[in-house]
Amino acid sequence: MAFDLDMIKKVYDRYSTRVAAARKATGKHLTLTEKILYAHLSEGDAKQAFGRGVDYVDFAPDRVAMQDATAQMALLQFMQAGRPQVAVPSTVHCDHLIQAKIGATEDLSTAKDVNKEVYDFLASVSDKYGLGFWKPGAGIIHQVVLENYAFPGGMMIGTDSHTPNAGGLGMIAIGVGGADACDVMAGLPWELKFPKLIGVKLTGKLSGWTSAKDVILKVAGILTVKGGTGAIVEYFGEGARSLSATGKGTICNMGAEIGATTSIFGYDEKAADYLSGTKRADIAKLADAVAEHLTGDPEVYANPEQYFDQVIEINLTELEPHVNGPFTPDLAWPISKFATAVKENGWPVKLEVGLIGSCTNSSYEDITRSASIAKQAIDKHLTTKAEFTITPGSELVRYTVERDGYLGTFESMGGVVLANACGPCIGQWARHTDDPTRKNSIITSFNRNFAKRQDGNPNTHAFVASPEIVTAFAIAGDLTFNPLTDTLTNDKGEQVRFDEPVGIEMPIKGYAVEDAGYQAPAEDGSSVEVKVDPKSSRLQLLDPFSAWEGTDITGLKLLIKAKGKCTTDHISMAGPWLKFRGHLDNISNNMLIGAINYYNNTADSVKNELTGEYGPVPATQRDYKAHGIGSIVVGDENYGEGSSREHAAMEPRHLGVRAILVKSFARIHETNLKKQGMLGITFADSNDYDKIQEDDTIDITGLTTFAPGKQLTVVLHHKDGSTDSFQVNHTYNAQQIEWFKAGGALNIIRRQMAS
Ligand code: MIC
Ligand code: SF4
Repeated sequence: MAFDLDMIKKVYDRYSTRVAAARKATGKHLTLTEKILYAHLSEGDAKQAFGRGVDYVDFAPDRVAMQDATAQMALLQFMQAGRPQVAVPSTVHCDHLIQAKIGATEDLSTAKDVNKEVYDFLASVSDKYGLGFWKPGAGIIHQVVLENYAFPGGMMIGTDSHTPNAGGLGMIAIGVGGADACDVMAGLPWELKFPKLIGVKLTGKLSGWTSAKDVILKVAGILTVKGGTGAIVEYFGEGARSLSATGKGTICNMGAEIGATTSIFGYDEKAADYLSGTKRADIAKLADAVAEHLTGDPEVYANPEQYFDQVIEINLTELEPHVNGPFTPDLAWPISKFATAVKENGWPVKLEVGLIGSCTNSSYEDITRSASIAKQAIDKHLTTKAEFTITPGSELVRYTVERDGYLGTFESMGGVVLANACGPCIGQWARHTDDPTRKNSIITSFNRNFAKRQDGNPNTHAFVASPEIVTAFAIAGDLTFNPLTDTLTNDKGEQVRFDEPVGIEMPIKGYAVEDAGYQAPAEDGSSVEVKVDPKSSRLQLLDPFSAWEGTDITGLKLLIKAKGKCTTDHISMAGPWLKFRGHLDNISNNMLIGAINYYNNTADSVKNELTGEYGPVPATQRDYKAHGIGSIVVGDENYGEGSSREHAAMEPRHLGVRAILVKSFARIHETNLKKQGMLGITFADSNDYDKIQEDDTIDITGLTTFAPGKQLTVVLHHKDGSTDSFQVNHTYNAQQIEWFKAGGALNIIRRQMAS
């Protein structure tokens, strides 16, 4: 598992020359984000791309990380690329496929059994191609990366939208689809549209009940789920320096919820402490030597308005704890206003479950702060009213907090410790409920709370808060309780109040672990065999997608006009479907089943234009495919928000959808569509969304002269014989147009590797 010190040295060696060149070329002081980006421009681009006016830029990331649910597809693609070994250090983490049901030990052993085929596949591919493999039980990708691989001033990509977690240690870490990971592992440059920069100045200092989580809950409220699109968020100021590295990780992690490309903090004492605490003092030493490059220039932070596209200031001293939700992570409520909001909106007051942990919030500090509340419940004779679960982020943290007695405290207050895995956060939760039709409330310290995400139940109102607030709420079992001001009645009938939580940033006795769960790859993997059973329901080798036919695309049926929020959870649901992530045809049976049909306000019920009948989306599309008829999906704003899962792009591609036409896209999803050779276009005038009728036959023209920046035309043939036509925009650059023409980026890589 050894981190690659030589690699880090090489990265740091580039800094002084690149930063000096960028200063000279732009004549400006630099933000931290620019320094890291410039230091990672791929050689070809390094000469011309300094400055922010540039569009798509090629980068050379230092690392790749993949979690099991996305790694399967990423590695199936990589296997087609024809390389003997990965070109950059890469790891696979088994965290998403473990279902939470009874408790850590039983659930982990069930998962090893149920997912054996997939784990064996991932382990053998890792062994063969030189990837580090983190076994089931080792922990959640982002926590394991923070503990082992993140380093200040580095750049990595990961096949998960919460990859930005590593920004807590000053790394530019970006969530991507598997096809992007495949490129980087194949040694190709990685392309990103040069981001806008949002600066967040933190003043003051946290105290009492307020924690790092509240910073991002507040930012989400300010920027909304779309506000960070195309931007990197850089945090700075005395308040930033006062936050622990893991607290910073929480903020960067949840930056995914505002659509940000990533978020980042500069290298500081807290980062150095965390590196030393996790046995990487030698990295801290290297970082100290280039420290001036691992933070923004002082002039930038003194006059941020001159250097960032947008600046937000938050005073940590005045910041209140927040609770966000339900159904969207940007509905932000300061705790003092939350009880009224619950009552006014008629949200279920009774809290049924509190869940802490996940990749967002399971640091030693989080656990100790929550345990300080749990301990008070015991000492003050309070009986916990709601169910309460704890998902540790890694075996390192789990082992350490168990050693230090904190897991025992949670168990004494009625908590259940789940496996070190995603579990309930991604719907891998066999929740016990007496009546799923009842409106009910849960609260988590996770990051997402879209409808049905945690337990598949549309009646569940999920809220997000810090782990200590979640713990207090779970004890109270009541969403109108304010732990800062209200009292609870204890078992003796007395009124008691919580004291403020107290935590410890890092274990006084140091982190400890018996078996962290890492497996190194073979030195020479050429003789390792990777087996995929052709009859498997869980794994399927990929067939290349077919190339563009060279003409305009005409005669398309409208598969669905999706109304309102359509996240990747609506397009390709997780939970029970995670088991098919390595089998494109099987997982395609969940395509868009969560999206709401504009014409009947119902999920998974669309009109089949061939029969006139309403039926499930996947079956309808399979019927069009069987008849050789293409279709189009129409959507609203921020289509594809949320996850990095490229299945949301591959499923429509596989089933014969030809284009996705929406008001706007979320970044990762838009790229995923392009990578798979799909046409992703946006309304030039979003009112044209209203022109689309259920029975339309649709043409897309202009494709024979498809060029960057040039609009395409959509023609609607309505059932009554009339037509409408309007312009649509796209963001394809020359390279991406080639992907479209070839039928997907992988077809091009395969061609290049073969020649
Ligand atoms: C998520 O939090 O939604 C996931 C599950 O981690 C996804 C990845 C996936 O769908 O496999 C993500 O955030 O990218
Ligand atoms: Fe896992 Fe949830 Fe984190 Fe996604 S957000 S990586 S599902 S813990």
